[in-house]
Amino acid sequence: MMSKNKILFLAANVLMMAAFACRAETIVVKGQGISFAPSVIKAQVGDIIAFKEMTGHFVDPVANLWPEGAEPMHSQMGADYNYEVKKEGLYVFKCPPHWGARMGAVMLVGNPADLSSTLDKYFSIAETEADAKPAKGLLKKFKETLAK
Ligand SMILES: [Cu+2]
Repeated sequence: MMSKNKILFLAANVLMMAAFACRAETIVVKGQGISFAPSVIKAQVGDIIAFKEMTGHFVDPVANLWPEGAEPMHSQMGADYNYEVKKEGLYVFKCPPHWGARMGAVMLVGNPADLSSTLDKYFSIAETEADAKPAKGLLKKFKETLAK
């Protein structure tokens, strides 16, 4: 029979492994010229998106290209910013002063079951809504990345 200490030791190991598996990652996104690098992001719930080198830039969600009920991201001009991801889904964010030049990014969080219909919906919004228009190229790039 196993000793009580051995059982406690094993239990502690299992807990540690579980904590490691759930550990959130920090994903760094940098302002580079008038783009975000990377501009296609894959994240999991609990991850932190850390914006750095943001001189001349800030972030905002693109209206209607954001999961329902997900907290909006918003940073101050030029400042580093951390956004904690709390919800699965497909996110598109922009740098408002450079959105005309398509400074934005597409972020997939988790593995949403409705990804393909969401992507179709976002493409049609990018066709019809003026503020979403610059997202078209980013969504195309995202779709190509998925296919790989
Ligand atoms: Cu910018």
